[in-house]
Amino acid sequence: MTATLDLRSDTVTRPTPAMRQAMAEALVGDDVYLEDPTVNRLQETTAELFGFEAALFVPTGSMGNQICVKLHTQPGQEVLLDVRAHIYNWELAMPAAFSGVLPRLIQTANGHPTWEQLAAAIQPKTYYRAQTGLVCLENTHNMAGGTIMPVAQFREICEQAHAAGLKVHLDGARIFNAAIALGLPVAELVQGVDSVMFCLSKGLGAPIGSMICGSREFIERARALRKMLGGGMRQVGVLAAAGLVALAESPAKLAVDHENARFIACEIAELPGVLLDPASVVTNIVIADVSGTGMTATTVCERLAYRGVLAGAVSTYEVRFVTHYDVDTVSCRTAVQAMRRVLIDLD
Ligand code: TLP
Repeated sequence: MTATLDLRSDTVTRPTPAMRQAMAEALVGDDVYLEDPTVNRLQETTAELFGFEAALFVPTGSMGNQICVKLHTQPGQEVLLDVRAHIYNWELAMPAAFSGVLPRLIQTANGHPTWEQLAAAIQPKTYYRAQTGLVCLENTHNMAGGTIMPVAQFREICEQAHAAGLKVHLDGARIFNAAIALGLPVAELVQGVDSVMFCLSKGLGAPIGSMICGSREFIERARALRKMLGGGMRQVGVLAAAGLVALAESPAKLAVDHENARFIACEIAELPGVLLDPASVVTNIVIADVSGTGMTATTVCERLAYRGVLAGAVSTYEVRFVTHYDVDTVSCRTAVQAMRRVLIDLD
């Protein structure tokens, strides 16, 4: 059977008709000369929405994260990260390759370190130890299953880290999922952090692009680094136009994705050999541990694909399902049915 139902990621979303129309009609100019009016509007809108002085459009979330890591650190420093952080696991060792920093990993239950855990990982201030330079947080936390960092925990980390002379960067690729689930404006979820990256191209559905926010001075330096990386784009207003539609129209749709994820989680948690607490699923990501089934995640995904459902093997025994607006509630039922057949009917 041909795979038709794609739950591998919310990156697979395609631009909506409104986005395509905005792209076709976008006013453009050369953004390297800062002359693209649509990019400028997207950056101003974003900065205002997030409560920062300035924002910058970048091609990908990875580039945005790595620009921020580089700007906040010196080579030879350490960066504190949760062990499952995207910046550490999925960005091709760029903290080491690009910034010359060493990730110091923290084991957490749900992807979100407490200040106590971070404080214990800060290196003593002595010349013969590498110095800690930066804390990186992730909200929602992708590989912990879309978990949300409590606002009070986040604020405490920002305050204490600053008091300890550390910068804090937030990988907020899916910060709108957290905001919708909590019923809070994104500005409240990022208040106090030094920089934030979020993606237009995941649940918000834009075809390409992420944003970084920071102080005016930080964003000026970020613009230069983006150019060094080959990310100085020209008439990129055609993409920014889709981003503006994404910001205006997509957050309101995310609650449905969350309901669909909860539905998938509740159903597959009942299947034999699956380890998953449905109560932990609060946004659009479901990660099922299939070690009890006697199959690897890759085998489960291959068998699901045979039944027309694509899911992701994100570790040896973890299968990830990500809901998004291109997959409706009926399709989620089909996905659950396919999982049941893979694990029970074995046909
Ligand atoms: N995540 C992708 C894969 O890379 C795993 C996905 O399918 O979820 N931060 C977080 C938390 C992310 O989940 C991602 C992408 C990024 C950064 C990077 O964004 P891009 O793909 O635009 O570089």
